[in-house]
Amino acid sequence: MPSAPRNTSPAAPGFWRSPLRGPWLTSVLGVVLLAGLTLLFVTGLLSYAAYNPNLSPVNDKTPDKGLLGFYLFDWPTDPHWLYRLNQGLHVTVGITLIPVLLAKLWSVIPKLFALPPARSVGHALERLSLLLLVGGALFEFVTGVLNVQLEYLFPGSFYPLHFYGAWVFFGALVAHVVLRLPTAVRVLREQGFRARLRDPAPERDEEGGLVSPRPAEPTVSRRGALGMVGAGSALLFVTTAGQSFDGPLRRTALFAPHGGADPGSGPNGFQINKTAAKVGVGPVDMGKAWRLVVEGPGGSVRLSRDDLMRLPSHSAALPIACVEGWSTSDQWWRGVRLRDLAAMVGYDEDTAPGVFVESLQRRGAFRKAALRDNQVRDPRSLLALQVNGEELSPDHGYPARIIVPAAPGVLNTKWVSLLTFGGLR
Ligand SMILES: Nc1nc2c(c(=O)[nH]1)N[C@H]1C(S)=C(S)[C@@H](COP(=O)(O)O)O[C@H]1N2
Ligand SMILES: [Mo]
Repeated sequence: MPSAPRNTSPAAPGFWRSPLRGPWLTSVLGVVLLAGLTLLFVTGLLSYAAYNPNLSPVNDKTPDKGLLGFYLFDWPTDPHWLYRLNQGLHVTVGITLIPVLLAKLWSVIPKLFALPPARSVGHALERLSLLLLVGGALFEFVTGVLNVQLEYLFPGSFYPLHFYGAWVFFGALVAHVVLRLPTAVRVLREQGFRARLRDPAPERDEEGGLVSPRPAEPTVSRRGALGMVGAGSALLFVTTAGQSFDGPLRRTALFAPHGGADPGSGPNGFQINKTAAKVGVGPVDMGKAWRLVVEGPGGSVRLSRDDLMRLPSHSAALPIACVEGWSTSDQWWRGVRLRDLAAMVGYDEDTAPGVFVESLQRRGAFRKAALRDNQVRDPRSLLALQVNGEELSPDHGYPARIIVPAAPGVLNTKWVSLLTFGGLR
């Protein structure tokens, strides 16, 4: 008989001594995660669809997505807060789930170390799926948090990393749920939630191998342990959720990005992602010599800012909502409708095609974006010149910026210099 690993090895069941570990705790945390992670996966896929990744080559950061893009659809422009809600949920719920995820990993740690690595082919497959599950979860949370905290640490590669990672992770999650959910449901039925919560005794050892064979004295009750996880999540929630609002609430968002600069107060006093200075857009670029070029099959038009100011102007109340999860409330934008600009180069406003937008910004990410036809045709989609009754500030994209209902912030290009209607694949 092979000798069992001694208690000093993490592979030995006796090494792990917390009396709290057991199927009940793992099941409670698992059920919470199942709901939360499913929401993250769905809002994540929706967020990706909102980028118009089918409008290659500009927006598409994952040209190899192939079958994984099967679900892509034309992101709507209604309701105008759709992306704000979707992305606020994705990031705020994601950050809130971190303590639950860590607690769940803690609860199953003896199994992660168990030896031999595989007792049978089935067991080997199960452990491989666990590797993808744990690795995938950590990978998605780490890349997500880094992207939010460090302003696109890997601008181009974040999308493929997070997108492909999500599919690997979710595949493993589905396998895990099929294998484990029946047990979790049974455990919770048999032991009850409240009854076990109040009971200080270790659980009965099941075939699962989670319960310590030599449990130590409890240092914290079950209620206390779950309370700590809940308090951790609550703390992260109240210090993140404010990112979806303006004013005093925003200042409670300690873990949300605060943008390139203090936006100050007044009409332009809302969150700034990248300041003009940061991306090298200077006063000369934004000065009198600036021209907007509009191109289409009907020819090419050059417009000064005064020309644009003389065109029929319209306003729309729309938020900026970033992939990082933060958003502003509705701001009053005023400017020229995109469909009116399309009409200047040969399109009927109801049949206007998508547009390729380029900024005068010469370096850095997000200088270019593609908008779909339904976005161009929406009467609220503007080339904005003013916001909240004042000229756009340099940091909000003077002389002109795009604003589109329900679109991710990254499609609202600032310091626009060229609009090419049609010709997008
Ligand atoms: N030219 C240009 N436009 C841009 C960006 C940029 O870096 N350069 N950032 C985009 C992103 S990611 C967001 S969220 C919004 C933020 O707009 P704001 O800074 O006016 O709040 O602008 C978008 N437009
Ligand atoms: Mo953004």
